[in-house]
Amino acid sequence: MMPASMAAGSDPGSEPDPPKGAASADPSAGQGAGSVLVGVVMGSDSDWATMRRCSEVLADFGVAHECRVVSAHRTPELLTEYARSAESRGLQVIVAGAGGAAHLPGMLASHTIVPVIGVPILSRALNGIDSLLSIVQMPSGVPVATMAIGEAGAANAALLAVAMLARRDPELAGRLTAYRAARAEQVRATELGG
Ligand code: RP5
Repeated sequence: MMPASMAAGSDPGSEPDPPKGAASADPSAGQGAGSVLVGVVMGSDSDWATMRRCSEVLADFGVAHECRVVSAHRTPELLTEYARSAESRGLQVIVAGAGGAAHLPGMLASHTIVPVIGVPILSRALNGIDSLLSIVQMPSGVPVATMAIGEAGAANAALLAVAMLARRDPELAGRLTAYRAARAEQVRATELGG
């Protein structure tokens, strides 16, 4: 069992535990300097069902990451602290999942120059359209790279983070190239029944 505030990714086969809430999300807790490359944050533990896909993909690639609940409206001070300490803690990318009036990714981006990738959570009221528009429509000057709604977006956020990290990590680049090749081979090998 791995506490939510600890890094994941050193054991690609390990299954991360769900985030337990903002109280466990002390940005200074549990990390050696420079060990965690990707911060995976979400507005609520209800987002974990989606965001665990991001964590799983990062773990598959062996990328050291952390998973935490940081709410823009419930814990605004924690959000500020997390974003402002991201660069000095060595984070290279932040992936932020949020639903509804999803201001978490944009607010994180406003406090740091570490790239932020937003994942719109599939909301019940508006099927994630509210989340998507809240994240994607950042005014010029503070960008958030916005993924698809839901699990596809969570997986792609991890793959985009891997691609960004791979620019300076040839071994990771090789793994990403192999992943793409394997997916292509799957498609080529597909035989339709009937
Ligand atoms: C947002 O509100 C979260 O990102 C979540 O998607 C949504 C609902 O949160 P809960 O009411 O389930 O905690 O902050």
